[in-house]
Amino acid sequence: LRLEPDPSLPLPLELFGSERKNSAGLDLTVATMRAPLLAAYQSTPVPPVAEFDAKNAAAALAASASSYQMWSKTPVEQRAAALRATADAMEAQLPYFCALLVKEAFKTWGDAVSEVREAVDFLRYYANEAQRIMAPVAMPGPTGESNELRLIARGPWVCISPWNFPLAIFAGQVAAALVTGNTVLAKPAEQTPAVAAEAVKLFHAAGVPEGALQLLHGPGETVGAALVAAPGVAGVVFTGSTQVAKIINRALAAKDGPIVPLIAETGGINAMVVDSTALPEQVSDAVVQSAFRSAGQRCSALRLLCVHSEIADHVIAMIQGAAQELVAGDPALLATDVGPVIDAEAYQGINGHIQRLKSEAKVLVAPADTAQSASKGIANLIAPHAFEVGSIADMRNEIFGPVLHIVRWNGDPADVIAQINALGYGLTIGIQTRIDSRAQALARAAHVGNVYINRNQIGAVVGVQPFGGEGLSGTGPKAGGPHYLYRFCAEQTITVNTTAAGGNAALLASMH
Ligand code: UN1
Repeated sequence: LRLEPDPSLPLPLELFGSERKNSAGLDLTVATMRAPLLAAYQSTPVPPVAEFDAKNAAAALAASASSYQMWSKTPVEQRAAALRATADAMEAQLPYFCALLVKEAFKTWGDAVSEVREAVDFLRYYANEAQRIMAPVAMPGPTGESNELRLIARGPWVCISPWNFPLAIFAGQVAAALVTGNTVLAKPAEQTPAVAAEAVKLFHAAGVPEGALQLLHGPGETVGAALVAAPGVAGVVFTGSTQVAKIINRALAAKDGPIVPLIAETGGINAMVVDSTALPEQVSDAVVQSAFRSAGQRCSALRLLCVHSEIADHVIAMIQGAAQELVAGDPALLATDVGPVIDAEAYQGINGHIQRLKSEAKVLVAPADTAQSASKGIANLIAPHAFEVGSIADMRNEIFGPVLHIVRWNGDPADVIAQINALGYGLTIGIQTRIDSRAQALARAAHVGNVYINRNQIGAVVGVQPFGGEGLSGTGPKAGGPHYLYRFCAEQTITVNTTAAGGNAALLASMH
């Protein structure tokens, strides 16, 4: 089964499309490739990855700076070709990378397939984008001079990527830095180095020199901190928590030497605003996808449902019914919808929050309501939960797990948006209404990076839905969008006096 995009649409046709579902939301690749996926799972150990000694950070930076001399002068076409070759190799090994994601990051098969596709999409998209934007642009100017604007690489970048998309975000950051002519010191999340290390092998096999892409595995507090602090860092790209983004920002600001750019994509307290005209079936489906898919471990995930009191009982009943259908359990089983959270520390944090809400809020969905037949013996498993809480302002911290908070509202929906804005995050928002003008007005009023109207609010597609937030949610530019690569480059304007007095060689030659 292959769904071909409509060629009349302005989509880059070679993009894989990270979310390819049938109308029931089932991933078609999982259904059609179950034999090779399960065979890969049987035969795939998680390869060990050696830890990097933080004491060697300055040496790693020096090697990166030296490799930069050559890599930055490699034509962009050749750098883009290396990304495309990496993408082709990854696509050819889709079952292997899926199996690693299931084993190392506890992804469900559906999430694993989506993630490999997203990684492939990032590679191909940034290859095309680099070739589009890196050609010098002639600027208009007066007679007697020429003006040209060009983008140039900056130097060694530190790429710090998260465990929740250990392949896609890792590959996206690395690809963006490399294709623009920078070199990379990549620090994958401590929990998920193996899938990153396997991706690095593909980059190297595709022609990226070893010095231009180094994988440095270890804790953020030691390895990450040492890399950020090392002399000669030209830029840092980070996806993770708001708190760590601020630590990196402070460390960069405290360094001697140049001002270092930081691209940060962080968390969110993402809301959905549902008015009284919304379609309950559509709302319930969007809520369950957005809040519970990937065990809620997406920065885009829905945390706070704000539903109009006229339809609240009906919508909540539908969500309870839909949540009962979810199977929380072993991610290796094809039927599992919700796998475990990443580690014991995450489990304790989320579970502590759940225990607090059990006494402070109204319990709407709890494990007894959820199919957990497959859950025996699975560590760190948290079934979907939903609670009715007092007010939007009660939402203080991002809870990175399958926990949905619900509030009822009345009156002006613009006030609801204002209260959501006041939380200070700004990543995704869902709006559900059948009044188009209201949807547009609320979308404009929301201080967020990604607005989703009458659908779920996760799964931004590379090249289609540029992704990233504002405020406590990050600095931009948006990943998978047309402005992302610019931030990895410095701009240079070259102005030449083309008159005889300016010594223009061609002009002088023509005068002899
Ligand atoms: C993240 O979870 O860190 O739109 C960002 C989405 C994903 C989010 C990735 N692209 O759901």
